Amino acid sequence: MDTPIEKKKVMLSGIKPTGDLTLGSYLGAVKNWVERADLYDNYYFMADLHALTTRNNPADLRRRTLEQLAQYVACGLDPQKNVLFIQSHVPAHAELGWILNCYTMFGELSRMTQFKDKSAKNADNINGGLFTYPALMAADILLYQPDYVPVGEDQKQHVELTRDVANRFNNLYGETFRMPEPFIPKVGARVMDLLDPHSKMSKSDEVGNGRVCLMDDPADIMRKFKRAVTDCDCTCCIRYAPEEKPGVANLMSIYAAVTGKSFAEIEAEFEGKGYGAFKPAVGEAVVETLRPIREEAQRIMKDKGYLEALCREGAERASYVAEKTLRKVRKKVGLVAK
Ligand code: ATP
Ligand code: LTN
Repeated sequence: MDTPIEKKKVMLSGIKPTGDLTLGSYLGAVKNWVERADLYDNYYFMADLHALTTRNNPADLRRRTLEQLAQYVACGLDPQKNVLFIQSHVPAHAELGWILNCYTMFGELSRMTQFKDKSAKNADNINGGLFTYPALMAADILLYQPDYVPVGEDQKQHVELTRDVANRFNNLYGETFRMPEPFIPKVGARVMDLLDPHSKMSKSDEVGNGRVCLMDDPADIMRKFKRAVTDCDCTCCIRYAPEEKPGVANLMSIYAAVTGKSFAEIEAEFEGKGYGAFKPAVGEAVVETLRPIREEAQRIMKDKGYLEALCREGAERASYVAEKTLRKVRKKVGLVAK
C-alpha cells in the first residue's frame, strides 16, 4: 500500500522593489529561501504595492520589479518549484489588505518601528499607505495560509502584528487564517552598512558606498569592502565582538555567511593579520558568490518572452490560492457573493 504523502509546510515572503537588491537582501532573505526550497511549498513575490509607500520613478520601479524576479531565479529559486509572482498581479492582496485594515488598530500601527524609521527618513511624504502598510503585509501573508514567513530581524514586528490580526479575525469569525510564524536566519539576519555598522544595509538609502548590490561589478565590490569602516582599537585584530567592534563583526558575519565558516575559524584564519588582509578577503569571497548570480540575472533580463511567461504563470498559480482564502473572508465579513 502507498504511504500517504505528507503535505509540505508552506513558506511565503516578499521584498519591495524599492532599490536594487543588496547583499543584505541576499544573505538576509533570498539565500535562505533557496536553501529551503525543496522542503516547503514556497510563495515569493515582488512587493510592488508596498513600494508605492515611498516615491519612485515609475520606469525604475518597473525595471526593478522585473530585475528582482530575474534575480530570484538567478539566485537559484526554480520557478517550477516556487510560486514567484508580482504582488500587484494578484488583486486579492489589495482587497484583503483593505479588509484587514478594518481589523488592525491605530495603536498597533503606531507602534511599528519601520513606520517610525521611514517617517523620519521621508518627512515630506508620511502618507496613509506608509502607516497602514502592515495591514497589507498581513494580507500578503494570510492569503496563502503559510506556516512560516522567512524575514530579517527588522520584519519580525510586522509578522507578530499579522498574528495578532489573524487571531482577532479567527476569534470573531471562526478559524479562517493559519497562524504564521516568523522564520529568522541566525547568520545574515542583519547585514549592516559597510560605512555605518549601526544601520542596516538598505537598498533604498541614497548613498551607495556602504551597500553592495547583487548587480555591482567586481571592481566596485572590492572598492566598497576596502573602504569598509573597521574599528579603531590599537590591536586591529579580527575578533567577533559586536558591541566593541561592530564594523569587524559585520564583516565577519558577511564572510561567515558567504563561506560557511564559523567565527572561530575566521579568527584563526586571520590570526596575526590585520584589517589590510581581512577586508579584501571578504570582498573577494563576496565577488565570487555574486558573480554567477549577476551573470544569470543579466541573461534572463534580456529574454523578455521568458520574463513575461514567468509573470503570467506566477500570477495564475498565486491567484488560485489567494482567491480561495479571499472568498472565505468575503463571506465571513458579510460581503455579498459575486
Ligand atoms: P528598504 O530600504 O526599501 O526599506 P530593505 O533594503 O530594508 O528595503 P526590504 O525589502 O525591507 O529591504 O527587505 C526584504 C527582506 O530582506 C526582508 O526580509 C528583510 O528583513 C531582509 N533584509 C533586507 N535588508 C537586510 C539586511 N541588511 N540584512 C538582513 N536582512 C535584510
Ligand atoms: N515589509 C517587508 C516586505 C513584505 C513582506 C510581505 C515580507 C511585504 N509583504 C509579506 C514577508 C511577507 C519589508 O519591508 N521587507
